[in-house]
Amino acid sequence: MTSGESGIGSSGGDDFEERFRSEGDRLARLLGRIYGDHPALAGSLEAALRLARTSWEERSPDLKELDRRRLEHPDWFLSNDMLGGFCYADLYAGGMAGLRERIPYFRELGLTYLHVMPPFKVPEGNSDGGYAVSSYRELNPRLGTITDLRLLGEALRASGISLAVDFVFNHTASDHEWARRAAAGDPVYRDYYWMFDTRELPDAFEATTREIFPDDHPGSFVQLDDGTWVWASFHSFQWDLNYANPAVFVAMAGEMLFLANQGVEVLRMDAVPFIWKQLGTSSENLPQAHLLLQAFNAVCRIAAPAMLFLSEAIVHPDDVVGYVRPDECQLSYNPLQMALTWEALATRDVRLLHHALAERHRLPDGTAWVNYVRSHDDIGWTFADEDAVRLGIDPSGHRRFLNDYYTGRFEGSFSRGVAFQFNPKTGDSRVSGATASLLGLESGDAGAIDRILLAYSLALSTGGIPLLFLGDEVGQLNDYGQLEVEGRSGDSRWVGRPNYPARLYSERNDPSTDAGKVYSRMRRLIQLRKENSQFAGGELRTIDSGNSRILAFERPGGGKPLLVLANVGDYPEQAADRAFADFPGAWTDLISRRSRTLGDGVALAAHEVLWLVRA
Ligand code: OTU
Repeated sequence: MTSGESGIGSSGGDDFEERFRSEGDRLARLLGRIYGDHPALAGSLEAALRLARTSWEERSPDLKELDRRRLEHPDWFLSNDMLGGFCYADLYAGGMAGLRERIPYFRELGLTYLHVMPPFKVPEGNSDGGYAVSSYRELNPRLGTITDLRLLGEALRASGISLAVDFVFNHTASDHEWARRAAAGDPVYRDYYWMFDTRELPDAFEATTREIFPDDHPGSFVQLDDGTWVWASFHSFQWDLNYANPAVFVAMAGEMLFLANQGVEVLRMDAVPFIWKQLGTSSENLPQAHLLLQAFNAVCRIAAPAMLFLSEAIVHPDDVVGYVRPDECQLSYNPLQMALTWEALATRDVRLLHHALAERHRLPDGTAWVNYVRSHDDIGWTFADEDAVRLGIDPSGHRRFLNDYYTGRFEGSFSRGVAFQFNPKTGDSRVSGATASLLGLESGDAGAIDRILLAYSLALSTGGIPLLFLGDEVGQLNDYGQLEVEGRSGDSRWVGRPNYPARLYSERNDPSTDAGKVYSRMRRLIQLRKENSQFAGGELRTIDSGNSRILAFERPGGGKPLLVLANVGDYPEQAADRAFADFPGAWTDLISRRSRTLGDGVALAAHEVLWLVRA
């Protein structure tokens, strides 16, 4: 580093001036590519750089120290120690202060990252679970204040837990100040959104866009009282921001840096596919969406280098990986592994999941998957049609089967999910529900607890950060009462967002209860992951077990391999004789502590999972 010392008006950061220069250059190039000859380009670049500088100046010494540590160990999040959890502040703990009080439990569980669902100011009534943000700088007063958010971040950090929150940056609530000014006719703010006086352009855009929440409104636009049409990909009260206007990029960069300086370490980039629109396209996953993320990343690298981006793109797997790069989003949800874990448990057939792990698991160095069993949203069947066809599976018929299976319509299904956003025009549908209900605990199926652990064992072992819906570890069920709360009745995802299950948590150390059974086994898996460095990073090699019910893969672990085997079937299964010829000799199963010989095939009990290391 040479330039730092000579920097004019040096902002007190060791490497700040160096980052300012190199990342500032990158930002200039990116904005140049996005905005071309837009007259506001130069001014916007200058404004963004100014923001980055002041934000750094205002950043607390504590966070700058974190920046230094993260820059020194940029791969920290690839550690096998990592474990994520997520919850709603109100449902789980009554608000920010309550969450602070749960930190001892988070430590007991082994969390190193906590995603608090959007806690920001929202409209009254339906706010899409917080995803309609009225202000990025104020919290929902029922949850606390922005100071509470900062204090939560500090308290978590002191316990080795990174705070994650959403950056809901594709849209604002229709009562955000910018939106209110736009609706009132202020031309500056009308240009923050996609607003049209006639149907001409909305019609043209809608000819190629997809309906996301068809239960709420058809198409991508909604009409205001004065006749204006405004782009709303999700609910009618969530208006898409117009990033074709560089002022919007600058304004949102400011909101992002504000959050960074509250101590947010992982920023969940909500709905990334949708941020750039273009006539004649699907207006999803366009090249400019990537450039915009990289531009946000450049700003972040200058002013809050500790912060990571987590991409939330629940789309075709080819498009999902497109967002994952060290200079774009370092983390991404893994919706393919999520969906195919459910698929394998329903079909008792691991072939699609095996194929995904073999062909679609690899990510660039310095990035990682976030592996979840379920989110707060629906389960969408986002596997690639072409992968299914290769295995002789009819993709749309298969999706119909999975929807029927997980909503319990399929004869003999163990599942109690609820349909979400059935679209009669396309036949598309998704499934809502809590893990335990979806896997048979609600219907009283004997295999339910084993299936819950099997599903989580995969999220914990394939590589990346495992992410737990808090409550799943004590087997919480669907909460149908949520649909009775004002503003929630039309959205079945609420069934899978239960209140804090106090009774289940109080039973968690009682092995005679379901909660105790799930919890003790989950804890053991988590501890084993933390103790065995083979789980670090993302390297994985699939093994053909020769039995379509047994998934098998190797975590190479630098010459000390760990083998994972899982039987998704309801009966004992045997791997093929020669399947493990490359792994001869005596092994120990970490989970059962029993020894295993891999010579002549290997037998697994129904739903059994083995984590094998050399004896
Ligand atoms: C996200 O999900 C959030 O996770 C949802 O809770 C929000 O409602 C939504 O954004 C709007 O903010 O369609 O069914 O490819 O699939 O962003 C969930 C991305 C969703 C979308 C995803 C969206």
